[in-house]
Amino acid sequence: LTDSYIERRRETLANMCKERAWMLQDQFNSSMNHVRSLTALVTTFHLAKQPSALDQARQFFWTSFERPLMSGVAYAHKVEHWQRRAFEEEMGWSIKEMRSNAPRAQNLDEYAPTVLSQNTLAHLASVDMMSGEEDRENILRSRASGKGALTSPFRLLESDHLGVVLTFTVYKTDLPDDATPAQRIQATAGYVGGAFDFESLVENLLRQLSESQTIIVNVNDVTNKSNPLVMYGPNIPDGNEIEVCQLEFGDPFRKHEMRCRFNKEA
Ligand code: WA2
Repeated sequence: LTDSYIERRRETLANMCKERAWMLQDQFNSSMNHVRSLTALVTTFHLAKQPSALDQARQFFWTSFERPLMSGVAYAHKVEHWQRRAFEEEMGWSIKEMRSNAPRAQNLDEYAPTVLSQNTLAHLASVDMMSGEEDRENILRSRASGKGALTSPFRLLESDHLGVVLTFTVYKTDLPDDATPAQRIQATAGYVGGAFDFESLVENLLRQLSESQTIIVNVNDVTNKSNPLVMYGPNIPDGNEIEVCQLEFGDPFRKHEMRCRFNKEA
């Protein structure tokens, strides 16, 4: 093998990997902006103190817009323990635990039951999102910072696929940019989330490209460098003839990358 052959091969791999990383990044960005816009919409209804704020937002959530990469969006409302009885009475249902669907334990400070959801996430209705470890962590991180929070990859409910959840917090009052975490928690109204079904949605995205069988692609959560978590594709270990592209999913707390190599069978 001549040097120029090896050099050309490396360049081809780099270009194919960059193209895929760019496409995924672009679709992720537009989905993230969509979740951000829904958060702004719910915030506006809250700030306007309209009596039927939730009813007005309901149609925006329920309708299945084309939302690239996302399997659905939902809004969970912050309910403190002292509000629980009145809240459940008003809604006509009781707050449920995530995996068991049993009534949520009574001895908790607060809950985050889903009150609005896209039809694809109808199974989240009345589920306390704080009863799921990944969702709970996301809620706490997003509301203290006022920024988007992303989970590490995990199996989404009612799905066989690996995915991540992106959460933005809705506040009841206008907050200054330098508001403290305590002020933010105090002003929290609820949480808008988008579910990214990574395994199936990235597969669809890559299949649209020509020569998709030529290379093997994976996406990793590399927040912990020594323990990369697969979000999509097979694990590709370090080695020669690997191309790595950085991805930016809007949460500085997490790091992601795409890895590509040639498919030896193709
Ligand atoms: N959305 C979809 N599937 C899930 C999931 C989720 N969370 N959690 C587990 N499987 C309403 O952060 C607020 C969405 C959570 C938002």
